[in-house]
Amino acid sequence: MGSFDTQHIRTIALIGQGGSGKTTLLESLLASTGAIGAAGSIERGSTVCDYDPREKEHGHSVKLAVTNITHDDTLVHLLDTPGYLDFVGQSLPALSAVETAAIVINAASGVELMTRRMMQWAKSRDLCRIIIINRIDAEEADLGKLLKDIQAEFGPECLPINLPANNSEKVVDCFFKPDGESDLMPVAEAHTALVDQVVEVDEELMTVYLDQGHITPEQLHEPFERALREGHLVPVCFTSARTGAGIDLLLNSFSKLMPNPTEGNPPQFLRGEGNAAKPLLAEPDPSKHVLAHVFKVEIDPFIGKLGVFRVHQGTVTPNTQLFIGDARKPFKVSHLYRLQGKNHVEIDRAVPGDIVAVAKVDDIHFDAVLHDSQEDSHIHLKPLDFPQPVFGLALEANRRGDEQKMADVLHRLSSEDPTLRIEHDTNLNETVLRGLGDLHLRLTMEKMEKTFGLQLSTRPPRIPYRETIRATADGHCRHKKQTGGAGQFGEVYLRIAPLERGSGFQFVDESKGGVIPNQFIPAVEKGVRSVLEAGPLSGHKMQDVKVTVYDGKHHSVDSKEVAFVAAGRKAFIDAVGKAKPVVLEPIVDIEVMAPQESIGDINGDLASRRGQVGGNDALSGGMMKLTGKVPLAELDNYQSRLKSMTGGAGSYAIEFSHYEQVPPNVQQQLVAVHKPAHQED
Ligand SMILES: Nc1nc2c(ncn2[C@@H]2O[C@H](COP(=O)(O)OP(=O)(O)O)[C@@H](O)[C@H]2O)c(=O)[nH]1
Ligand SMILES: [Mg+2]
Repeated sequence: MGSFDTQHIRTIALIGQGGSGKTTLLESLLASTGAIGAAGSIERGSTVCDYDPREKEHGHSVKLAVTNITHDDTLVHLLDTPGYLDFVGQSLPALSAVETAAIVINAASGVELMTRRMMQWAKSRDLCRIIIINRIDAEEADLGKLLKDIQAEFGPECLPINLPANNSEKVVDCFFKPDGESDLMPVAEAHTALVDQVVEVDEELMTVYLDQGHITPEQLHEPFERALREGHLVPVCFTSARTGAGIDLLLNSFSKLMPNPTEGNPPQFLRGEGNAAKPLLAEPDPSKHVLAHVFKVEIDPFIGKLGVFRVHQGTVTPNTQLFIGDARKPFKVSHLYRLQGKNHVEIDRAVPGDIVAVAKVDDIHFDAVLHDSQEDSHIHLKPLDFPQPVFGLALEANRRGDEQKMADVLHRLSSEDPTLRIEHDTNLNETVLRGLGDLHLRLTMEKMEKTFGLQLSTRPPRIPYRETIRATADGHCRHKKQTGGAGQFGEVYLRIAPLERGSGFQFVDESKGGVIPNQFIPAVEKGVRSVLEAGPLSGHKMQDVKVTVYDGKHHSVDSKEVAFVAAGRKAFIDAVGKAKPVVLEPIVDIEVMAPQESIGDINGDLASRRGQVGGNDALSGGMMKLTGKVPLAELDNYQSRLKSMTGGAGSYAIEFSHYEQVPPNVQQQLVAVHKPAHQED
C-alpha cells in the first residue's frame, strides 16, 4: 500500500446519535472509493465497522472502528463511533485522533442528545466540525426545518455547502460549482452566504471581495481553513447512505475542504503533571522526533493485543524504537498496520496524520504517549472529559474459585474502557461494577460471560450516595490510653467547613508552636481521611469538606502515630456530628424517546419518582422526546417499565448531572440501615 505525505492525509471521526447512519455512511464511502467491493448493511450484519459479534447481535456499534479510503490522491482516515451515551468511552477517544469531527444527524429525528453532547465535546477540543444530515431519503424528513433548528441550536455559522434537490433524490453543490436548483433555497444564495462567512476571517480578502464582488476558489482556500479552525464556519452537507445521494460531494468535501494535519488546530499535548503542566507543541513534521498517542486498545482474536495510535510528529517505521510514556525500555515496532475494520494491512511508514496499529506489545495502554527519545518524559494529551460512571451492579462469580479470574477480567476490561470503574465495598465484601448505563453494563457482562467464560450473578444497582456537611463546626479529641508500660497520647482541635459541591476534600494545618509536632500532622490527616471512606452518618463516602487543624497537645514519650491517627479520626467525627451532616444522591439527566400517546404516562411516572420534567418536544413520525432530571435511585428497572408503558417502542439515555441532598425520609432510612451495625465508641 502506497504511503502519503502529511499534506495528502485527512483524519475524520464520524460522531453523533445512534441510528443516524454513521456505519452505513462509511460503508457507502468505502464502496464508492473501491476500498470494498460492495456496501454491506447493518441488517445483514455485514459492515466493515460493526464486526464485533455483539454489534451484529444488537444491530448497532458498540466500539470505535478504524478505516481508511483513498480519494483524489488523498488518504482519508475515517473513524466510526458508537452513538449511545453508554459507549462514549469508545466514542470520545476518536476525538483525540483527528482534525475533523463529522457530526451525523438523522434527517428524520433531528438534533438528539448525542448530537448536542458530541458537538460540545468536539468544540471543547478545538476540532474543525462538519455536520452531515443523513437519511434525506426518509419520507418524514423536513430538511428546511431541520436546517433552521441546527442554526438556532449551534449558531448561524452552520451553513450548507451543498443542498438536496429533486425531492432529495440528489444533492447539488453550492460551493465549488454553484448551479442547478435545490429543494431548499436558491443555490446562488447559499453560495453567497458561505463566501460572506469565510471572508469575515480575512480583512484584506474582505476588501478585495467588496471591491470586485467575487473571489476565486483558490483565494478562499486559506481563509476557509481558518474559518473552520476558529469555528467561524461549520459546513453542513446532505446525504443518503441508502440511495447514495450526496456521497460524491461528501467525499470531495473531505478531501478538498477539510483540513490536513498541518491546517487543523494542533493537538493539546502537555508536559509535566497537574497545575505545573505546560503546553507542548507537536509539529506535524516527519523529520522530527516521534510523538504519537494511543487512543484505542483492542484484543484481536488472531494477532493479540492491538495498540492503535495517531502519529502527531515524526515518522514511525518497522525499525523505530518507541518508548511508552515514562517507561525506561523501548519496544521495536517490527510490524506496522493500517486498519480496515477488523482487517489489517502491513505498511512500512507512518507520518504525521497517520493512524496505525502495532500488535502484541503488552505494556501498551489506552491514552499512552509513544515517543522515540529517552529524554522526553511526563508527556500526555489533554485528558478527555468522560462522564462519571454512576450506574452500578454488584457482581458475584457463580462458581467457587472464579473470584480471582473475575477480578483479572474486570481489571483487563477496565483498562480498555475508561468509563468502567470497579469498586470493592469492604463492609459488604462486594464487588461493584460501575458504568454509564444499563446497556453499557449489560454488554460488559455479556463479554465477561461469552468471551471469558465466567458465570456471574448480579444484584440490583447500588446507588453511590455521598455524605457532606452544611455548617461549620469544631471538633475535639483527647486520645489517651495507658496499657501496661508505654501509653498513647494525642490531642487534636479542628474546625470543619462545607466546600462547594464537587470540590472534594481539603486538609489544612494551622496549629502553631509545635503543639502537634510536624511529623504527626500526616497521622492526623490519615485519621481524618479514614472517615472520608465511610461517613459517620450513613457509611457513604464523604465529600466537599475542608478540615483545618488549629490546636492540639502532645506528650514527649507517649505521643506516637497511632495516637494522632485516633485523635484526628475522632475529632473529625465529633465535628461532623455538629455540622448538620446530610446524605447526597446522584441526580441524572434523562432523555426519553417514546410514541406521543405514551408521553402522558411517562411524565406521570417520572413525577411520581421525584423527577422533574424539563421539556417535551415533538419529533417526526409520531414520536416525542422528553427531557428532565431524576434521582438515579428511582431508575431501578427503568428499561422494563418504559417497555411496558410504550409497548416496547420507548428508549432512554441518562447522564450524571450532580449530587443533591436526599429528602428527609430517604435520609432517615439510610441512617437507620447504617446505625445499628456501626456504632462508634
Ligand atoms: N432510509 C435510510 N436509512 C438509513 C440511511 N443510513 C442508514 N440507514 C439505516 O439506519 C439504521 C442505522 O444505521 P447505522 O449505520 O447503524 O447508524 P449508526 O448508529 O449511526 O452507525 C440502519 O437500519 C440503516 O440501514 C439512509 O441514508 N436512509
Ligand atoms: Mg454505527
